[in-house]
Amino acid sequence: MLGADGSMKQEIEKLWEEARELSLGTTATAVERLPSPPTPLEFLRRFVSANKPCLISAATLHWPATTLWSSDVHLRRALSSATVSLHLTPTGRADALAPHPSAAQCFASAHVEPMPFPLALDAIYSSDLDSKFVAYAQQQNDCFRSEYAAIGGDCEPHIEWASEALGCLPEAVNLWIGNQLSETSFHKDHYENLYAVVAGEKHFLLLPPTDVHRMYIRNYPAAHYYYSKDTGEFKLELENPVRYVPWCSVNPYPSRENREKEMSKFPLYFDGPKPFEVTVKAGEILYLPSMWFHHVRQSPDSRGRTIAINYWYDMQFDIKYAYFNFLQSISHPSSHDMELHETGCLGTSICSSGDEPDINVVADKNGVSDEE
Ligand SMILES: O=C(O)CCC(=O)C(=O)O
Repeated sequence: MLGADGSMKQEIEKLWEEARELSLGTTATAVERLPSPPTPLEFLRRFVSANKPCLISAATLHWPATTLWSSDVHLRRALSSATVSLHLTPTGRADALAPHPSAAQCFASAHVEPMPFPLALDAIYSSDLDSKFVAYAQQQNDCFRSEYAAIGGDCEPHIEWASEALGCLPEAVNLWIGNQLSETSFHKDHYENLYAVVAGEKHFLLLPPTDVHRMYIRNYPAAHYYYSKDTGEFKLELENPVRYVPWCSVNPYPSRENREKEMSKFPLYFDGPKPFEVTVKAGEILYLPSMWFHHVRQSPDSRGRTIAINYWYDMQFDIKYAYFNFLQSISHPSSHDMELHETGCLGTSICSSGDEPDINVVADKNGVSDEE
């Protein structure tokens, strides 16, 4: 039933519960783990059609990368003349909200520096907060098949059982090399994602698409970091003319000093059901269904690197997608709570405007894309 303000608080919150039960079952506390890759039919029926994540063990043990990438010798040799795009930020949080003097909060994209792979790897190793920059190789526009083509044979070109289930080949294959400071803020993608870790571990927080109101998606002015090699300093510049990017406002790991303030600003997230926590280890693949919100942190291997490769497959724009857009257009009373002067965001909540909050498009994912 509609509340006085036209919102459907109880109904929306009931939906969170139901989606959780459907994704995890009533007794399970974790995302389902499969001991080995599923058949295409099992994958399609139990996971893709149900928009339900799963973690698959022993999924990539046959890849040459499993042994070849355990030290850097092969990577440095094979990629000695490759130019790769390295993303630089002051904190490790790229494509994330950051404070800006004239906008309170903005959507900040990394400084992207093309450089020879061996130097990029050195920069990742030397990244720490003392070095004043954090480097993350995370170009997302199909970089594994372009910038890293020389090591393409070390992994499967596609995940066979997934391609058969989904009826297509991946739209993009991306490589991610970072260290413990690299972090990806909450967002969602319009792709079916098969995320394979080769070295180190990735720590995902996952929330189903039905939890959209808990993310407090708002329009933030787009900005870019510019890094000066001479001074070693970053400048954060707003785009001119201004462009707004719809982005999740919630940082699930606020600093100790900000914790109370963040918890009171985003009660639907902090007081509601916990996100699913999944750690993906070397050799494992996470199936991250389309439109699920995800936040990612990482732990490096003994050498100090986390390496992953992911396969983005086109999703079906079907009735689930239509339902999701409808849900997003409905207002939840608490989703209006944020004060504009605090966020720097454009007046309307994206949830109530019905706009599409996903800015990730393969052609140009790195903060310069237009909203879909
Ligand atoms: O590994 C990461 O840092 C982020 C991964 C991600 O956001 C994705 O695969 O869509």
